[in-house]
Amino acid sequence: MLFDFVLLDKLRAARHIAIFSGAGMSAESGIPTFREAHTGLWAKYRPEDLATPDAFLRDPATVWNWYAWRRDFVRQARPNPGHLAVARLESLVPKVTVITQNVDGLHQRAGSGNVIELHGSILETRCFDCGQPAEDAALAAAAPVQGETPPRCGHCGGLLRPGVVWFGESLPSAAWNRASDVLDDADVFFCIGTSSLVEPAASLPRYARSCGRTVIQINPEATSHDEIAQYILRGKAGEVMPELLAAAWPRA
Ligand code: BJW
Ligand code: ZN
Repeated sequence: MLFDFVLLDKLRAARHIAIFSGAGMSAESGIPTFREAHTGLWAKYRPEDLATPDAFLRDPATVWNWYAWRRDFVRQARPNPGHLAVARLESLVPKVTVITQNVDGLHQRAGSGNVIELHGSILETRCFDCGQPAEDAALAAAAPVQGETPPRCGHCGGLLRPGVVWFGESLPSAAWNRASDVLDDADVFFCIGTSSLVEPAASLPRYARSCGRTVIQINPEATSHDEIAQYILRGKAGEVMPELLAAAWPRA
């Protein structure tokens, strides 16, 4: 891919780069995205049937088992060249912040040291009632075939749930506030692998643009963020990001 010289100059001059990522970032690690027809995680279900507090209370076992299956998937996945390129940016730019909607922890496993998880983590478990994080022993009991599903909280006896943010729930305020601060400070804002359909996260690129940041969109498909991005790099994150770094810092 050929890159605009002005874009390459902006990257080299940046003091703080923000990376806003979605499920497409992890697609090349073999983790299905949410909304792609047939292969998406919700191909067999409607999201509101699984990723809401009401769905969990209606049928906790189905929701728990869906997350247990996905947690195993995530544990076996490896960061791909896109995650690795994002992590490598930290050695090329004074400051990099990753703001991710992903719950898979792959940015951290790739080596990114400054990651804000807007939608929580599938690798964490907490009590639906009292919010206490679950200990390892409770997680060990999480195998769908053993005992009660989902397991219960050791503090109050409530049902355990995945540490993610469901529809209708507020985003963790600390994560949201940190992300807003990053937008006030970063000069370049990458928007990578998200359909931009889920609010309030999808408002971040629009806000970044309204603050005068350079917005770069990386996605094989068009999304509504194409309208606000100054640069649209049509392709896969695991291919475009390493090529972009090689073009901007050829001797690094
Ligand atoms: C590649 C690629 C490759 C593929 N390389 N790219 C304001 C307006 C309208 C609605 C709302 C609003 N405020 C709140 C709402 C309601 C709701 C919402 O947004 N609904 C919409 C569906 C309309 N939002 C909420 O409820 C949020 N809470 C909230 O706002 O609280 C305040 C409140 C409380 C009470 C009442 C009202 C307000 C919470 C949202 C939580 C989202 N949670 C999920 C599930 C997490 C747990 C789990 O993992 O199961 O988060 S939903 C799901 O979508 C997940 C994702 O993080 C999120 C975003 O999806 P993403 O990452 O964009 O994935 P895809 O699959 O959609 O797209 C993949 C993209 O990758 C595609 O574009 C591909 O082309 C691309 N791609 N290969 C690069 N190789
Ligand atoms: Zn509890």
